[in-house]
Amino acid sequence: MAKKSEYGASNIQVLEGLEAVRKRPAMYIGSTDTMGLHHIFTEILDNSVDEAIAGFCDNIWVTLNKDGSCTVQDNGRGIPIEIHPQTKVSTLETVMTNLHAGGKFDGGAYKVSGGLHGVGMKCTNALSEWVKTVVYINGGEYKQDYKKGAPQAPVEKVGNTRKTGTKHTFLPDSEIFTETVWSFNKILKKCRQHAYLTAGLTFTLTDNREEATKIFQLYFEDGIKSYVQFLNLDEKSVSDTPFYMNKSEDNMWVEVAMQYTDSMDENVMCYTNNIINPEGGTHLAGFRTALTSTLNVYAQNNELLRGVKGTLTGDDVREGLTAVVSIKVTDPQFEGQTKIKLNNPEVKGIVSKLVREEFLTYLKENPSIAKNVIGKAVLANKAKAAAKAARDAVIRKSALESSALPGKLADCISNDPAECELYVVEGDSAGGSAKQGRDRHTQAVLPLRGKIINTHKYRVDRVLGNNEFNNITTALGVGIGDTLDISKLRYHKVIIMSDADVDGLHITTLVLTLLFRFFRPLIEQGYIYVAQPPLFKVEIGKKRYYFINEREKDAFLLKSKNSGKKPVVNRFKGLGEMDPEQLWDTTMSPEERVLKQVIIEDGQEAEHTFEMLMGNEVPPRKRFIQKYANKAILDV
Ligand code: 28F
Repeated sequence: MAKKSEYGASNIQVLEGLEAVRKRPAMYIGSTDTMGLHHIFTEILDNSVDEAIAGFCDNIWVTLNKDGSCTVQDNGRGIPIEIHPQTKVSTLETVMTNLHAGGKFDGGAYKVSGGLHGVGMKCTNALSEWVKTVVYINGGEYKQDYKKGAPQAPVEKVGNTRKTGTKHTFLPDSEIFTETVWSFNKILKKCRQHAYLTAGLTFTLTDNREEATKIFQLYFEDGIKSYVQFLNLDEKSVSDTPFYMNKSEDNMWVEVAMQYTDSMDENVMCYTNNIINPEGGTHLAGFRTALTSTLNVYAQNNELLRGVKGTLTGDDVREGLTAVVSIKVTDPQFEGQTKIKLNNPEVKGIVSKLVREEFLTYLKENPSIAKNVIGKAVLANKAKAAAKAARDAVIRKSALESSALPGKLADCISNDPAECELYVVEGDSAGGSAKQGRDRHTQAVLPLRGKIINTHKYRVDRVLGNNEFNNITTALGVGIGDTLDISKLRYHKVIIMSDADVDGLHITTLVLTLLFRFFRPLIEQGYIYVAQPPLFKVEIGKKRYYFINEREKDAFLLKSKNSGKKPVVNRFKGLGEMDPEQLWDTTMSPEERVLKQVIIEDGQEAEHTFEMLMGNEVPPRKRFIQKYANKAILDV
């Protein structure tokens, strides 16, 4: 706690507020790892973006400094610095230190804004070792410094200027954060998202931490229209430009961009005042209602629904849809602190009305695109009916076989899923060794014969017909898709074990695609692993050593150079070369083996990667392989 004598300590309530943030930072910023670190950055950034949304700023500069601090500057109006008559403290100091200072919702100049307001800046201030703020306003340059949130002196005029705007430089407090190194990529991604969402706003990112300075500029004149094109980069779109609308009503802005592709996934991103709402909300509900009803009205009026029982459903019309729904409202009501879902009831009706009007006009003006989009939806409707029939058949069939487990599955003895493991092994020879080498009490083995179907590319009915797919599905025991019930999972470790060569990696990717598409919760809850069989065996005399990659093998050889005996090194071509006890010793024994747990850090990114690697479009895959080929070889 600052001593009474120091400036600013006069307002004990202020310091207690900042102290509260430093005591329980996770309550304000979610965590104190790299996510929390970048949260204090986005809180500052959001305030500059709010100034842009309000129409007073068109440039934001982000600089990463050698000393580990970050500078964010905008050319907005500048935070007011006049002294408040009651508090005898400048507005700047109030918004920087007083947790309870009003946000910008007093309906004044600040009508629409997205951040936590006020609270955001205060958290960043309280959780930074120091903050240096400069405000350019009324022809003057004013500064104020803070340490762990406490102002060090009153606001001071340090020069004259014709500029206007606000600049904060802050150093995250290493007493608070477990991670204090900025991720340029995370910052770039956040700025890119804002740049797409705020057409005409320019971001300049500079990284001064290395010898060679990195500078990026982001600017999208077409805003979310460009965003949809960016999201569809690796897909085949049914129209060359997205549908775009930007309308306002009752103090609310509704901006929508959307474009269909030939993929089967739906990717609709929703934002309120530039803040992403991962769980959608009333704006998404309004958008979906308008989309389904407009397409059905147009389809009925143009007799495009032949063969469809009833009307097209929401799922039918959203297959292959990429869309960004960005609304701006003055008083957003969210569910939860992290703004995951928008709750304002009035939003649904307004969004639905505006989208219906604009989208119907678009369909009438683009009959060929309309026909194409509705054709896709009709196909989806029919395929869903076929898939349902096929799924019922599979479930009926397996029910008839009294949910018989696949013949090739060598099950384990234990019935306690928590200790049971399922090894999904490539090829019968490795499968045989695994069956012999395993611990029968807890380890089951399911050999895969040949390549399984690429489930990313085909519709559900085609996938359901694939034998390997059904074997894995039955062995897991949790059902698939929307009937998935994790509580029925028979193994709490599902370990994919394949050769470390290109074929093996392809099998691993196919199995991961299947799990990502139909059993995603298994990945999200950490049940999925990839075995790391050894690549090298080194024999020195009678002793055998195994290594999973070149680096470890070389390090060992270096260390054991003066052992006197000549080491014999050989590289495993595949699992089949190992006899059962070698396979047990190196890859299956819980004491010795190395397993990689599969996690999804960023769902969007994963979706994109599977699409690029497993989707129909070849060029994106080619670009990826050319870019990473040599890395892949080195790594293996
Ligand atoms: C680098 C981070 O924080 N920029 C900001 C403004 C502008 C105004 C403002 C901010 C508190 C209660 C008003 C100026 N003139 N960049 C930033 N730019 N905050 S934060 O006002 C906050 C006051 O109401 C501003 C007229 N109105 C608002």
